[in-house]
Amino acid sequence: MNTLIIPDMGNAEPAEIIEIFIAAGDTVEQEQSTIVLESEKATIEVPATSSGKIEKLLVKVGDKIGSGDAYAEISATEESKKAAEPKTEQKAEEAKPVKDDKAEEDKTAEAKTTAKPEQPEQVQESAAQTVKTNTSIELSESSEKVYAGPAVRKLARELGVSLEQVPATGLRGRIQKEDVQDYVKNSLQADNRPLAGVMPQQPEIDFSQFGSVSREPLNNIKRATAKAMSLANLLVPQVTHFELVDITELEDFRKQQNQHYKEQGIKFTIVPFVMKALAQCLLDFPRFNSSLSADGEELILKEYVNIGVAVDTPKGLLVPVIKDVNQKSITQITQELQDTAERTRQNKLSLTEMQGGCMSVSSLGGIGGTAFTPIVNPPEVAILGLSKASIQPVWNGQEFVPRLMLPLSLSYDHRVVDGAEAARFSQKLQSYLQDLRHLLM
Ligand code: CAO
Repeated sequence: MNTLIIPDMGNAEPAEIIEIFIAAGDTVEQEQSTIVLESEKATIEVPATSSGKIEKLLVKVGDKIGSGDAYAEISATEESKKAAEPKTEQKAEEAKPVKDDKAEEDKTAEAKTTAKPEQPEQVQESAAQTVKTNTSIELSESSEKVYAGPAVRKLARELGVSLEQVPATGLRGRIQKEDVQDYVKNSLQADNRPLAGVMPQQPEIDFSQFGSVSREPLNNIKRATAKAMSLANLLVPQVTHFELVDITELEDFRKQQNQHYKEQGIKFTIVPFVMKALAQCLLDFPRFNSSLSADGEELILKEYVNIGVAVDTPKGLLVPVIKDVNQKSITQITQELQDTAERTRQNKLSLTEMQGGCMSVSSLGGIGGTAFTPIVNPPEVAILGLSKASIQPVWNGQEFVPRLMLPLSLSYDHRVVDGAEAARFSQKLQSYLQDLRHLLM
């Protein structure tokens, strides 16, 4: 049994494993990417130094590992034994770290095709060379270099795609094969989708020149949110409409109901009332319950009413979807929201429970604030933000009276919804919340 080991990385300190492409039972080819290491300076994709079947993984994501450390046990297969038989005499020359430079890569490719395959015992000696010739290394000082493996670079070259233009979806901004394919697909449809596939890159800045800093890796949820929000801001021309709603009576009713349902353990908050009223508004204003088709040529109008609710969790923001809100009572919505929010925070949500939303609600009312501008999450065309309700003096025609006012922030996709329509939507929502009896009409 042989082991795959980390080749000599020079003086580099142990680096963190951020991605593992192989698992026990997999058959790997020599030079196939196996794991990705990330140190402060560079991200290194480590290729298999020999072919064979992975018997056991010796590491996991998050482990730190350095030059010479074994990370998998590998056994030879019939194919790998045949492939390991010497074919040419010439050994590959020592190569420099790969940059996103065609000439340099061509040279590397040439070296690979003439290289004599190593026997497993020799793997350790030749591994440094293999890493240098076949990995992509991105130093943090550079914004021009891209992070992609050799197969992806080859595909990009074949398709004539400049990798700098390709938005990455892999871990830590790594460009994957699918990204290149998507980029080409999007570019072909570029007439109708001018922004597709074009995500400007933020320049890399060395903040340590201004003072000491530390680094905190973003978890998957935060990275996905960051990407989705950036895309949403790029794609959707958004406007936010603000409204103050008098919920004094709703609040009295809510408190009464809380007394009434206390023994059943049901506790009403403002959010389920808003969701119920919002569901009715989505039926009243079908354009708010639509999505723009990908080519921007038509609206897809939905006949179901599913509402996403942003839930603040220790790992980041998640948006579970409550289905068919229009068909549910406020009590049912309350129970479902409590249960879903709880499971969201415990990371127990299934993917399907986060899909199929028509419009979202983001409530910061339990925390504070007078207004904010929530970001529409395409393909949805609107999102409703709730801020903290507070007692305010309201003129009733004769005098100022204290009323409980709830601030609403309705952000909408201006490609689909006009300002006047948003104002009408907001007014309607206001009328439902100010007097719940309107919901019965
Ligand atoms: N005004 C005043 N008080 C409010 C309020 C509002 N708009 N909304 C909620 N409250 C009160 C509730 O009534 C409750 O008070 P009591 O315990 O005294 O009854 C308290 O605030 C806490 O409510 P809650 O947050 O537990 O429950 P909720 O139903 O209002 O909200 C949920 C549920 C899941 C939306 C919420 O817990 C949450 O995660 N909010 C954060 C969403 C978020 O991060 N959005 C930002 C997205 S953009 O980055």
